[in-house]
Amino acid sequence: QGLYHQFVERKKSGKKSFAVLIDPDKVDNDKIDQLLALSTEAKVDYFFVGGSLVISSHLDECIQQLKSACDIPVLLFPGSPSQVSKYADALLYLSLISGRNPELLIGQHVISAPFVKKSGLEIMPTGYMVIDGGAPTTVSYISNATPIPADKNEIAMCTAMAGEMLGMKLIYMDAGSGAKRAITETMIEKVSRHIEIPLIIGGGITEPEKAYRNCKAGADVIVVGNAIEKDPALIKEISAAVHSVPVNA
Ligand code: 1GP
Repeated sequence: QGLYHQFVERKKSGKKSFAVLIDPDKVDNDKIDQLLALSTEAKVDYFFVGGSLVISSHLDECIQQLKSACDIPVLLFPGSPSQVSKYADALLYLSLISGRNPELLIGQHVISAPFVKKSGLEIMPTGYMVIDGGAPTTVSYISNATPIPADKNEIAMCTAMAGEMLGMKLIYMDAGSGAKRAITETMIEKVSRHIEIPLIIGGGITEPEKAYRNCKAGADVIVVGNAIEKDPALIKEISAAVHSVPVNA
């Protein structure tokens, strides 16, 4: 039984998950050790590893270091097709369905398909939706695609529905790393009510209370990167908040 099965089971039972995002370019070995210790203690559910500008040589090492020291599953969250490592447990196979850049919808997938298949990784087809986070983020710039405006809940809803009907197994809504404004609960609620597949939410989340409210609004997985890099103690607080959401929420 793969990791995706676990995502679905957790959603069915109403259990919320917390994922710590690690950008291999921003962490050295000591920092990884620190994040590892804090994440294990806080019962973090997943590590997401990747970033828009990752230089892949350090990617393997970073994942090996994580895998050697704990049982927390590592999912690749690639910013480019070169960010594939056989040491991870699964790959979020992202298609940027909020944008109209054919390269990120299908082009890069075609080029990297044999390589991805050969990796032996569990592949999770993910409808990736970038939502305007109040200021240009790296992802909005690099993707060369317009994010969904933060208040266009219907567009987000229809995009997620289309993604699900096209066969995506996950929807990941992202305001972009370090976003000024995180995705609103109204949008999360609207989207989550119209899809059956698990919903991942990230970008600009800096407080446990916001993580909690996002889960109540229908998020299944909360991803935090930036805020944790600045204050690793937040791992414990956000994990506790996410895991304290009543299972029938
Ligand atoms: C970015 O969703 C992730 O792609 C996490 O964002 O770094 O702002 O937490 P932050």
